[in-house]
Amino acid sequence: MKRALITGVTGQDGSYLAEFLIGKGYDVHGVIRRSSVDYRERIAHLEGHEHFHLHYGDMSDTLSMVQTVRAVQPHEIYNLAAQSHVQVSFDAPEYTANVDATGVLRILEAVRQCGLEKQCRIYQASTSELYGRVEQVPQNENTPFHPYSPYAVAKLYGYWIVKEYREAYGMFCSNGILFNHESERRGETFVTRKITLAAARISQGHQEKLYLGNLSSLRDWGYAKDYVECMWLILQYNEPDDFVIATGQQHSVRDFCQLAFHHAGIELEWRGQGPDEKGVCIAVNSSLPSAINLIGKTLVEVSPDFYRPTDVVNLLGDPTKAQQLLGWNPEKTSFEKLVELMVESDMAKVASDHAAAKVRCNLAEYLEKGIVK
Ligand code: NAP
Ligand code: F7E
Repeated sequence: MKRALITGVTGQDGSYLAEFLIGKGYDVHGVIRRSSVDYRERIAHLEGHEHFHLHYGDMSDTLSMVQTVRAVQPHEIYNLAAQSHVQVSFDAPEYTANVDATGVLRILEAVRQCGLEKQCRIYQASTSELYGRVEQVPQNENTPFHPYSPYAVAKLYGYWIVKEYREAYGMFCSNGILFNHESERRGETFVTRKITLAAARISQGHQEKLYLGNLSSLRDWGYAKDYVECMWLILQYNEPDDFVIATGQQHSVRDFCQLAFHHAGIELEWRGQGPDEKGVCIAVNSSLPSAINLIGKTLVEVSPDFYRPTDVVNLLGDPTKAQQLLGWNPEKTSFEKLVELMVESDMAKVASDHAAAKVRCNLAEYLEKGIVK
């Protein structure tokens, strides 16, 4: 039985990858961090599975990395752990460098220290953010990098140290240069999930307005479930290499917003320019509760609080190499389907969170009135 070690197993990609690898018959080991609150929601359904194991560790702690690699003796490592939020990397640049840059070195060295460099294949979660202030559109494996945030600069080190260990020590380590990929499990402060949650809340009367930053930013958005399959394919290839993983389709933040609100039953019209641009409700679906009167209201506004000191605004990937060499299909889940899946999931989540909150409120009231004891 093959053993896989996943760093970042509690994250969006880590949780899907763990499911995928268990399905492929792997014994899956994940690294988790100690936290004072429960953050294992994305992997809760896997805990207790006979082929799913967790180890405490941290990417900033060499000892824990070496100990975990020694204990697991993995055939494959998927290094997904990172401080992955670009905006946060401006607030915590040194921490981001420690985890996203030096952390990669710690994993590579842990494999060497444990004498596993011939047995263990390593996948590194590289990113389209490396293209940053883009020098070519679309971007492929030969496009020059121009990182444009502390996150991207740290990830650039990760990318190069992986290539260095491949050449210096003959290790099987590969970079997946993944363009943005989203899902129902996406963190709530990334723009897509922020939008789908807000659309669901506004349509159910629990939020007034959504504030966003740069509406014109362009991204190549894919579905995370499709992308974790490609991580695995990269490690099954006959030699270590670097691959761009993308859909080859580009949309703006504004497009995403328009479509997400449409799936939540709200039609938006955009008025104004730049920081004064607004998304105004011009029609609603008949399924929306009649008490929620949205027509004519401004539901989306721009707030400079969400502008970045330097922003990456034109990402579009060319996945030809992955298609041809790995047989990966970039068209499996369309942009339209992705938005629909995310909104559908958030509509259900908002409704059930609200119902649960109502039960808690009722319970508090009943306890106070002595109706329940
Ligand atoms: P995510 O949801 O933010 O998950 C990040 C994971 O890293 C979490 O499990 C987190 O653990 C863990 N982590 C953070 N700091 C750590 C530390 N110091 N030690 C150990 N674990 C730590 O990210 P994602 O979207 O799944 O992305 C996975 C990887 O792909 C990341 O490396 C990201 O930079 C990269 N990437 C993502 C995309 C994308 O569009 N999603 C595109 C290209 C590349 P906690 O749960 O404890 O915070
Ligand atoms: O921003 C703009 C923002 O935070 C996308 C990470 O997974 O993908 C992700 O990084 C765009 C940017 O993702 C808001 O300025 C507008 O231009 O969803 P995001 P990201 O920065 O592309 C890459 C590939 C990674 O590697 C990263 O780990 O949307 N934007 N208004 C906004 N962004 C956010 N977060 N919030 C806003 O209100």
